[in-house]
Amino acid sequence: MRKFIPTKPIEGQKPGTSGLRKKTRVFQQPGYLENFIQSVWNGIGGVGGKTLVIGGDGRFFNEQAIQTVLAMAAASGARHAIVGQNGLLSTPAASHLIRLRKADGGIILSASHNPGGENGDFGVKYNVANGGPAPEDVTARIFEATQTIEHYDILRAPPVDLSVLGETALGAMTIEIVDPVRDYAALMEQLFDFAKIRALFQSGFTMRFDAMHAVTGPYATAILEDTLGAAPGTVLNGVPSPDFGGGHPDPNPIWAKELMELMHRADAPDLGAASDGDGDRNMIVGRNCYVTPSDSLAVLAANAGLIPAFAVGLGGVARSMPTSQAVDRVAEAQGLRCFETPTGWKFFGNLLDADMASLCGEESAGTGSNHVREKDGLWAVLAWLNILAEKRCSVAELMQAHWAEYGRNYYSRHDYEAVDSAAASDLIAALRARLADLPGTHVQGLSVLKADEFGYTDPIDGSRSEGQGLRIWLSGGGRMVFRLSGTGTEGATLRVYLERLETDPDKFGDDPQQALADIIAAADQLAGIRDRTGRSAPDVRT
Ligand code: VG1
Ligand code: CO
Repeated sequence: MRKFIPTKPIEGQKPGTSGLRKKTRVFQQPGYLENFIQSVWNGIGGVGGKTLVIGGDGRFFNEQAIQTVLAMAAASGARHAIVGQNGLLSTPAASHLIRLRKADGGIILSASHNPGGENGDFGVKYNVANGGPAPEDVTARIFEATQTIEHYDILRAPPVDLSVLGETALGAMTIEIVDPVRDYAALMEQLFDFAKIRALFQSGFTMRFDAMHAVTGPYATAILEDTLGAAPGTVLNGVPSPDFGGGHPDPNPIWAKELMELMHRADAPDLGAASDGDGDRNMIVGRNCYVTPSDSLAVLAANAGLIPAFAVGLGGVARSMPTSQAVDRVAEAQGLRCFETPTGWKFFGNLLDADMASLCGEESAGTGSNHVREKDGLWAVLAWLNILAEKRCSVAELMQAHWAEYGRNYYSRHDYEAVDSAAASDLIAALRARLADLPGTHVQGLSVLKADEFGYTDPIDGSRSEGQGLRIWLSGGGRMVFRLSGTGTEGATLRVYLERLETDPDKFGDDPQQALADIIAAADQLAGIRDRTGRSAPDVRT
């Protein structure tokens, strides 16, 4: 039975860098999810007659939320829903399904790398027909709709059994429960040389992939162990759990500590990798050799010719602004177009659609290509495997050779989490006010060459995005960037991105925190981080 439920706008339902993210308990409030979903429908001109892909990363509240989304899609006249079995779909797999099945869009239930569970975070992303995250004009319309909503429609019906593959129905809407892995795995097989990777594993190459109790477990097990012949036990923490085993499913050296320790032991495997809650991030680590996401992007660009999907060459590359300029150096050497976009995968969508960029990356462990319209954790791992299968060298050797050719962009991001929101925005406002006066001044023995606030004009549709981060360039190849996170759920998170180019081969072996020490000190002095936040050190250094 279709129900028309009167409601009122709820404050703060503004999609951030990647969808709407809030504490799970906030989403569990009566009407909270319903208001937002109805606002998505209203913001996109309704779902009548449309086909939607629906899935999530399996975190606490996933299944219940999917039941609500289905009941609301059916009540608003959607024609067909394609749902991952048991409500699971990684973000890249959902992106692929939208494209493969020519769906009108999709709803992904995930707060990505944020912890899950009753006391953790929950989130909703809406993706459009190209498979990518809704661009800013769409999220702006959705936000507007949250501010004027007066009612939502929902079908009151028993829950759909999401565990049984095949067709079912809800009201007049057909529902198709699909294997979340199958189509995605088939796509990977088209992109990479699986025979070569299989031969690599047969030669004794060893690997550990940490799924961090999140959605990539079933994908990694099927692809790495069952298809490519990696030894059983290659996939760690491979069963998705509603609270990610109590962990923080963010694949970086801090949160993937167990894997990092393993990779620095004498008996470490040849390759370590990890992915996040919803499967779009990746970490690559060799024996005693952590690869920063920015370097990973540069290495993939430099070696793209070894990957079958890129045999025709790259249309260009793109990186988010705070990502290190390592990939720019490769692009320059190879005569490739290189784009710099604001943080968030949605800004790569038009470039990928227009084939102006075919390889994209973000410093936050996001790497991907034109095979889908999201970053893709397992794809990046397979890309590395494909390259190592061709090169037959260690990760450390590959990095040394890369730096010898292009130089090393030392890089680190310092995060100050759950900072008082007013203090964080004051810090940014104060620095913004001084930007014009900084060039020509000196700080920590370095001189400021240039300073600005990043804004972006999309080269395809001409849309403009302002206020995307403060950038300061220093003598000696240094750069620092300041911005506030758009994915946090507690106070503000200040992100400080630090980078310096080193071209002296004798200096490629330094610890990044040491190599960046003067830039780190300069950032604190320029922005007054300690004074304004009251913090003596960042919470996370990646
Ligand atoms: C962060 C990252 C950004 C990434 C976004 C979504 O955003 O910095 O690079 O695209 O998360 O990633 P912010 O605004 O907190 O800096 V995911 O894997 O959480 O969907
Ligand atoms: Co993610």
